[in-house]
Amino acid sequence: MMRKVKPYLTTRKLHPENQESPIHFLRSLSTPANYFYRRNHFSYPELSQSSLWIQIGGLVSSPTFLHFDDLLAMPAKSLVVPLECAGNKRAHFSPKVHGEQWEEGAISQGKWTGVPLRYILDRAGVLQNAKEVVFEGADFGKKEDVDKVIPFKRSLPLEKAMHPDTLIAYKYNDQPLSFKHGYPFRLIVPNWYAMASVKWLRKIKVIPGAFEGPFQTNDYVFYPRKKDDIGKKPVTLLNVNSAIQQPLDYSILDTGTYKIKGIAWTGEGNITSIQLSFDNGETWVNANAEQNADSPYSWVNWSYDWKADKKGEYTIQSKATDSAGRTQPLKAYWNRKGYGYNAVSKIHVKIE
Ligand SMILES: Nc1nc2c(c(=O)[nH]1)N[C@H]1C(S)=C(S)[C@@H](COP(=O)(O)O)O[C@H]1N2
Ligand SMILES: [Mo]
Repeated sequence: MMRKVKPYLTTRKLHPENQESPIHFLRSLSTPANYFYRRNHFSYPELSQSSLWIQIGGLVSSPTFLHFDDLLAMPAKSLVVPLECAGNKRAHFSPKVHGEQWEEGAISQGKWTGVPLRYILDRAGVLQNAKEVVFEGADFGKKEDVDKVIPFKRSLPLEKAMHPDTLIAYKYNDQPLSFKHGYPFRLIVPNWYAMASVKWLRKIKVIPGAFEGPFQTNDYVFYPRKKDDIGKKPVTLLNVNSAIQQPLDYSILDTGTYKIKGIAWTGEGNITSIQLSFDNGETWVNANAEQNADSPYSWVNWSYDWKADKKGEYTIQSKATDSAGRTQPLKAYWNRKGYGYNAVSKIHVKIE
């Protein structure tokens, strides 16, 4: 008798909840909500009637409160957008860095539906000297490195906030947004690492300068040096990247033909090629990419039929390139907090 088996999340931490998506076992263009990775800085917020309101204030001509029902009545848009944690693949850095030791699963994607933030900002009337827009979530807690109780709060430059695809989302895969992923509303910022996509959104404030909260100026900053902050720069756009889903790392296989499968994604332009190497990078072949023209932000599923007719140990590498001319490097750009790992992906298999 066939018994149904299902994948599970991989736990990195329970309090607060940080779990990886079973990325190697999901092949669809939209991750089912229960398999979406979970990344939280604090414990989950308490919801109440007031959670259904968003406050819009700061440099706007008509400061206001919007209710969930107001949002539902506004023009909506749906987009397939991946969210990738800036710390995805951190476990692969060498030398190792502190923080959640994410492997490949701090990424998921699906269809988000919501109101373009621009629509709401235009209605509120952004004033002349506006520079950034600050987003505050309902969750809060003590942030150890600043020794203060603070909410999760980050900003976007006005230009990105006004991009027509930056959404206040209230649906995921045609269902109401689940509590763990930000119910009733979260921001969705295509092309940026997911720390920008603030969950449990409750306040939006337009400001005249650079927001300097610790999730902006302390965390989510690339620090290229171990001991000082020289050369730091903020984490924004996704790097070009890929993951090999199947076969699994260190698997033992019989001789035969195998479909090597994976995904590739980028935060600039689109994926133009995925190349694989079976001989430690001496030669590369093109994988078949399944582009989907109507979802410009989506990751690309790719595959390649590999004839493994000779016994031995192999390293399989995947390397994605995007239309901005960026390619996964052989060695990741090391940085003290371990963000943006995107070295060429590697697995090892043994053919017996
Ligand atoms: N309010 C709030 N929003 C947040 C966070 C958070 O801790 N609190 N984490 C951010 C980070 S670092 C990531 S990677 C994504 C994770 O979203 P998910 O838990 O829905 O996968 O949410 C972002 N938005
Ligand atoms: Mo993250």
